[in-house]
Amino acid sequence: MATIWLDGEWHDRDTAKISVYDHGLLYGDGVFEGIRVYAGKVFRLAEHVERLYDSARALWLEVPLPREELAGIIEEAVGRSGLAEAYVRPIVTRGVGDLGLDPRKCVRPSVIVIVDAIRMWPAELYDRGLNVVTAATPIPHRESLSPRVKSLNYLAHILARIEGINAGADEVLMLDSAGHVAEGSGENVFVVRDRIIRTPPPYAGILRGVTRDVVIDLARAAGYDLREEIINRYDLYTADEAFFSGTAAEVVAIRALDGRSIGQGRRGPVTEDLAERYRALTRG
Ligand code: PXG
Repeated sequence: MATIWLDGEWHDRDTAKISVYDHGLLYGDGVFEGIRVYAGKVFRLAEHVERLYDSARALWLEVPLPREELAGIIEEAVGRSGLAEAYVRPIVTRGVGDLGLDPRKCVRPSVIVIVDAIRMWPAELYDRGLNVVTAATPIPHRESLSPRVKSLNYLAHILARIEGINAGADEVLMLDSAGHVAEGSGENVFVVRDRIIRTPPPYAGILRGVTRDVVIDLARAAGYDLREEIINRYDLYTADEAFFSGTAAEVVAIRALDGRSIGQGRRGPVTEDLAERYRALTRG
């Protein structure tokens, strides 16, 4: 059952409410995380908590409780939910203020932890790979709202997702404002050519995905040459394979981009190998 912790109190879906004066709602002023639970265990909890606090710090937002305490609340929320497979959404908002931007008017940030069922893509998409189009909407510039901040402003990614929906695609590929390949609307991206795996570096201005870091470690441990380099659409069009990684998506192949087949136009052997290693780590 959905279980929600909100500023010290436990709620269900119907009773968890926040103020219309919360700057998270008024201005998107806040940060969040998306975490998976596998077999009752929170996957990579410390890494997600670390990223949440870094996101908050980058916004001059102080999370009003220590990391260990938040981690404990997340664990307790998962326990109370009784869900073995779940999705955890911690959120920190600037809190209740007035109808002006000034964050100093917000007395105390609000902390929310939602635990709910995870909805997954159909298995068939994982077997076949995703049909992807490049979105016209770029991700925000790294010196505007840094894409490394997992903030409550997801509109560029949502606009890109809308483009994908209207094009009949499964997912979109987003570029940065220089036109380099950045990420999916909720995933990081990898390309494979001659068994060399490449993925854009976080300093180029993308979200440093927790799943991305896990995939990098798994790939290197398996002996692959994995490079963090700027990549272009050319590299995808000429790749043997390409795939996305993400908490929700896990490891999923890209079978086509912009109407062109990538490699053989289906999930390739390197993607399959890494998806299996990821599955073994999370569910094995
Ligand atoms: N890039 C972006 C822009 C993301 O939002 C990732 C990469 C992958 O990061 P992780 O840490 O998950 O490996 C994300 C995270 C959803 C959903 O419901 C997905 C994300 C965030 C919120 C919701 O699909 N993706």
